[in-house]
Amino acid sequence: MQRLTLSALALAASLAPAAAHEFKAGPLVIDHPWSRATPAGASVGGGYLTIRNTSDKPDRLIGGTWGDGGKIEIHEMGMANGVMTMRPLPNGLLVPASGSVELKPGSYHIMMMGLKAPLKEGQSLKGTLVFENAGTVAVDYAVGPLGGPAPAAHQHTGH
Ligand SMILES: [Cu+2]
Repeated sequence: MQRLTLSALALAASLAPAAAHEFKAGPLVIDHPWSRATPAGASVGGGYLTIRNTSDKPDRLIGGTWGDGGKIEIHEMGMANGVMTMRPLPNGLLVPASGSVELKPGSYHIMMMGLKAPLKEGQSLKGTLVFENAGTVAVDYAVGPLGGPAPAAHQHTGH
């Protein structure tokens, strides 16, 4: 498990006021984990980030936590009969060799399960990601404004 030093983070922050931040897990670079504020009563939150693989071996995002040990699921979203649906990926999400995968609204995303209080804009939410090969890495999600359809508003299938 590796994390950027505070000075590197401070430097990155000074170069990029948009609060770009990244985390490393072996050959994987996790770019700008972010989330959205959630409306009162929402039981799930979304997590978004980009994973770059600098190795010629593929890896898989297979799990992790949010906050203080809360459960996450890795979901894929798509249209089925004109309805937006999402489902957990049973085998995790492939991170291609020498490539990248983006988790973003309307596509692959991390679902933070069992929210007990709303996520608030400006909050920094800690979590971990677990990769099949690269192991566990600690990340921080920057929580942005409530925007677009909240993940809780989408129909879940299969759970
Ligand atoms: Cu979801």
